[in-house]
Amino acid sequence: MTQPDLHLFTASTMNGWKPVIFLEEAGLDYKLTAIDFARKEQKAPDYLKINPNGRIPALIDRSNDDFAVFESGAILWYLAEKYGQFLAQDPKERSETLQWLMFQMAGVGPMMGQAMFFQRIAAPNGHEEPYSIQRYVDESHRLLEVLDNRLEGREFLVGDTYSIADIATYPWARAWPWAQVDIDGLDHLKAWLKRIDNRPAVQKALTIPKPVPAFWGDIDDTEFAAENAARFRS
Ligand SMILES: N[C@@H](CCC(=O)N[C@@H](CS)C(=O)NCC(=O)O)C(=O)O
Repeated sequence: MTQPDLHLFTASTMNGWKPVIFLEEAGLDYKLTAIDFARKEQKAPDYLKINPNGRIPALIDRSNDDFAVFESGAILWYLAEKYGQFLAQDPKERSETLQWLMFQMAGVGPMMGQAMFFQRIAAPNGHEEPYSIQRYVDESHRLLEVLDNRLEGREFLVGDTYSIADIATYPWARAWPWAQVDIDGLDHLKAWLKRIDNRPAVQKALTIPKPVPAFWGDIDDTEFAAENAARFRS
């Protein structure tokens, strides 16, 4: 049996869902390897050859000399270029799409990620840092307000069409309850979230891969390296 060209390594997280949403929306065939954080598979030496940052997601394109792509925004951009979808050809619209993609990658993701970390991981593990929580929750709220303003009178972040800017931003924006960011009054953002919630490909993507029961377990990397290596080479 022939293998699909695309091999995605991911997990059920905000960054991990982005390429899955793209692939499901575009109806592309792909092979998926679910990375188990509890087993620290993302730190296995063979995985680090694909993503030197030791995080998910990562993509290998078998039809392009096994070209590897890491960073979720770069993966979306690569797929959009390769398949001519979700990124406009018009230079201004294309630039705007990349601006909002960068805004997500540099702002919304990192700030909401830290808001979640300090509340959901640091605090329950004895590191209660109220100043940090306040800082990241406030900054996340400010960024969601920027999105809300942008979405006034618009269906999607750029132009009239759904793009990689929406695909990148949606999994983070919908995570406002986990980051404890209040979105009361951000009605344009809420309407946009609902529009994207209703897309069948998005609904399917959010179930892929199946969520793993534990995250960031305290497990020695080396124990699983050999087993992981076999999976990543196949
Ligand atoms: N900027 C990176 C961030 C990737 C990232 O932080 N991934 C998280 C999951 S959302 C991860 O792999 N965490 C596991 C770890 O840090 O070991 C991207 O967008 O791809």
